[in-house]
Amino acid sequence: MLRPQDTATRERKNLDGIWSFRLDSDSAGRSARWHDGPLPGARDMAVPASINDVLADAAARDHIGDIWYQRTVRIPRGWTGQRVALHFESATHRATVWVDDHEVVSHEGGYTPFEADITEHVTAGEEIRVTALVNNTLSFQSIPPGVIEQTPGGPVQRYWHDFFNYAGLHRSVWLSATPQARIEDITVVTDFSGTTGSVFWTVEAAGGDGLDVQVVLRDAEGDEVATGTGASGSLSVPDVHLWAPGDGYLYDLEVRLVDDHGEVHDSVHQSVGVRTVEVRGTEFLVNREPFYFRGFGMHEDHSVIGKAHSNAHLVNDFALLDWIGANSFRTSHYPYSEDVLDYADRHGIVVIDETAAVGLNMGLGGGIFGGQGYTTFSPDTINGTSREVHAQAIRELVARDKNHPSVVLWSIANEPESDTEAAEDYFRPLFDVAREADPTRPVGFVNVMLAPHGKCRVSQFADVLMLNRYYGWYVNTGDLAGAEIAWTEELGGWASEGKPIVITEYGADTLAGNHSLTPQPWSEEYQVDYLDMNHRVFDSVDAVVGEQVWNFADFATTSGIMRVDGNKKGVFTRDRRPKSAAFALRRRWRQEG
Ligand code: BDP
Repeated sequence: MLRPQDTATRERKNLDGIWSFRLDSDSAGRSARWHDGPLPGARDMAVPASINDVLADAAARDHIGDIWYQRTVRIPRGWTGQRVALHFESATHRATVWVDDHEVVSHEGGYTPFEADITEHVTAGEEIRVTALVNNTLSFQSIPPGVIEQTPGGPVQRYWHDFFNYAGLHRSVWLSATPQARIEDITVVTDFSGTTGSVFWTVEAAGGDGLDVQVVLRDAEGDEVATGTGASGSLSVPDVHLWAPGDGYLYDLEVRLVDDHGEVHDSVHQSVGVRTVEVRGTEFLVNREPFYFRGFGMHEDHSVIGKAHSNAHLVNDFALLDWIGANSFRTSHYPYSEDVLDYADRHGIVVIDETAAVGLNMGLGGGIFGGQGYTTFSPDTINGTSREVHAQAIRELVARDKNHPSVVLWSIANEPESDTEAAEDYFRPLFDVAREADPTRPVGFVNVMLAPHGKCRVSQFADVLMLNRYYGWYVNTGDLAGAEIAWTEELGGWASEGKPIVITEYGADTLAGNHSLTPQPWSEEYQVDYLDMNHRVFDSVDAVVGEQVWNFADFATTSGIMRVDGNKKGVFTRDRRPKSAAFALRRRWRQEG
């Protein structure tokens, strides 16, 4: 599936704005067929937005269950004869969609796109009613998992991940028109030798019998550099300008479906960054040169809009990444908006791309986030069905993001239980799923402190070791000297594995404005000292090829005794003001003064 685009043969119409909206905890709307007419009892909701913080309403903040959205839209009058699709960039965590009273699509998973061909239900120039039934419940068979517990006060949604379960239509909704004979998918893989680049393409088309595929590669100035024909093939790029960290140079690949008379039936554009990624021994190579990740685990998280995409925040966050000298981030803990990845491509920022498989660890979250007393992997909890949902999440992530040069490494899960035989059995086939979906990029998962070196049974499958460690915070709290010794020892063990290591999380909760003469946890000074200690440890181990601080900014979490107004491990506050650590990191990462 291609993202909707405006091209010589395609058009799209954005459906963002104010939609009718209604909460439906009892799932009354389905049997009452609310989609058959104007949504009864509707209020307003912005799209894109998480529903939770927009309204001054605890029922919305804490809602569990069905969420109805509706709007009408006129099909542009020039769209006669076109294939018309309705495209959702995301609906968290699942949705069913109707056009008038026709059910057109359902989708599971809150962070990847889906669309429905609605051609048969529309007439150019006429209005349709679009109704989306979004559902935000988490279960043992959803990614991420959760469980609804019945309490005397009513149902409570528990989950084992440390960020607020924001839900809704977080990203844009589109109508798109494509020709009936159309390009359905493009896969691009790149390589280079000396100064010559290679672009391998594969195109899937539909309804295009008798049509030829033509490809044209243009450089950033728009000058043609190579052309080819066929459903797959390779292009040679003389004097190639590589895509590289810090240099987001992009070519444009135009793919056309053309008939014998040279008439173009469909035309789409795919940006291409020519670069290579590979793991060699303990090195992570981009363009055959060692790369060191500097940056953060981030979140899509802002006040009011929650997890919604916002271009102003996107540009601002990347400006801060640039200011601080970061060259990378991880999409912790779910696939981010495609706009984020496009922007990373264009700005030469390297991305570790993660699925929403977070919290598959009931031992870890149990104590912190509530919901104790579950076994992670069992027929009644995370089971074969969950694994199939997880596999599909991996496939959809790769399908969506495979052509982004910024994406250099897949993370198929964050901090799952990984020290048991059940975990080994669960994950072995998922690594195969990822490698089958994308044979060109390394695959890993993020290891939790509870499964240290020697105990983890899943790291054997990973190309890169990604470690989250909190020595000096959750253990050795306030004791940085002891933390340094323990951390150095454990890291030495991992280094003996002969694989590159990225420290994907290290961080300390810090209340902005809380200062201390002596290094006290929660103070800005402690965060700086904590990071310094970690950096001494990393700098002493050759196999460490990256450091990503947890977190870029403070973020919202579920409420509980471990969190005061959210997680405060940000180097920036939630509204992006720097803590002292921001200046310290800037000095290290930009090597200035
Ligand atoms: C790790 C998780 C991350 C949490 C972080 C923390 O990967 O999502 O927010 O720790 O506790 O366990 O701050």
